[in-house]
Amino acid sequence: MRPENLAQRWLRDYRQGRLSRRELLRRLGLLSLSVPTIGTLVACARSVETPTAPSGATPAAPTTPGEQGTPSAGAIPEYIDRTKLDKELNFYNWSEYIDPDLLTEFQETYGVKVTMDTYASNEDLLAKLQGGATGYDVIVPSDYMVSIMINLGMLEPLDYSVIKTITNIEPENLKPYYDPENTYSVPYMWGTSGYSYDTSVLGEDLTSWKEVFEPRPEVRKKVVMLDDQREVIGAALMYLGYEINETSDEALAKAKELLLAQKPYVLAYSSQNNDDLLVAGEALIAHIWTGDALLSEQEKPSLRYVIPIEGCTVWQDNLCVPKTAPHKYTAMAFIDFLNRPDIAGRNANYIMYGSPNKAAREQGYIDEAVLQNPGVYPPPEVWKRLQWIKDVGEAGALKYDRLWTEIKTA
Ligand code: N2P
Repeated sequence: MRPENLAQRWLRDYRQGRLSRRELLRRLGLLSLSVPTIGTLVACARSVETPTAPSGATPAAPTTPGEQGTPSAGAIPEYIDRTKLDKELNFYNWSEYIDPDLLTEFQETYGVKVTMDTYASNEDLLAKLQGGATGYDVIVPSDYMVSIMINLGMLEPLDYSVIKTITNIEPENLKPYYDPENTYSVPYMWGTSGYSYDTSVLGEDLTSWKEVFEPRPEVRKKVVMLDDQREVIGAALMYLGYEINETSDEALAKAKELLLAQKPYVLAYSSQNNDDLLVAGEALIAHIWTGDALLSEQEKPSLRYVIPIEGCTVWQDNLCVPKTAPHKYTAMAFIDFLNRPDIAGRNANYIMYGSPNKAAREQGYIDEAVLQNPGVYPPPEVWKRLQWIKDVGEAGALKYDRLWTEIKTA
């Protein structure tokens, strides 16, 4: 992201109370901005009433409406029946996984207030819904969790007379193995789960999961792992040379041994604070998702994201509507809105994950720096070592669940 765009983003976070003034000024000081630009930004920061200057991250919206399912910015598309829109929508999303301005924009344009709760893993999402949470309208399960939810009959078929912006999605990201006709899911973002580490302490050459699972002395107690059973056990399996969806007792016993031996060196299992711990220097190495890795690199340039030589997970998260959703039509309209190229582009620039929105890429809405980043869009030779997590069935899931509890409670 360009320094000016980053500065605008922090300024917005400051205005919305997510960043202290002191931290804003500290971060601005790290960017090589011209003195007049810093002066202007600081002046903006002083006046919370001042509207955000137009962000360079957002190219002008197309002036002619209707480019293949692309309504003009700021309008409710004519194919949406406004009389069917509710006044509210409940969104259940991963944390730090949407530009919050988009929720405000949806509210201002559609008159629908979006309330967002967050979760940290697919298993947490499933447990919450199975535990009886019936209020959510839009959820964001990953690939294998879509399979599980389809099999459990938990998802509502999507209404493509409303989600017309499906035409903006890259065909290669559609018709995935877990929902071959996209009956229940529209791709949202995708990414990988490698690790980030501090090159200023550990040098430039780290390539293997060994650094995470059998850390050198200076890294001990400074390792952070995702708080995610399939990701952590999957990474251990890959390091040991197994396939990521392995369920044999032998492979899982070896993974358990490795993870138990690693545990004394683990500072935390955290999917939400792993980036903060890296930036603060409390962690030197962290198992992490792409976008969180890249955002932390912006705050601490000595961090580097690695897709390990033994391979790592690739995943695609999806917008879905639970069967129990109270505001189904509005949910479809929200999904349609999120697939607009300008909206999808702004979102991808903000959260820094891979976007399946082809129109956003082609129409120049995604920052070139993000598109060129091999961590976000890996080159073909790296793709070969990426693996998809799959549904391992009820018996397999139970084994993973037990193993995870054993690791966490050891
Ligand atoms: C963002 C969440 C990433 C989702 N912080 C991983 N599937």
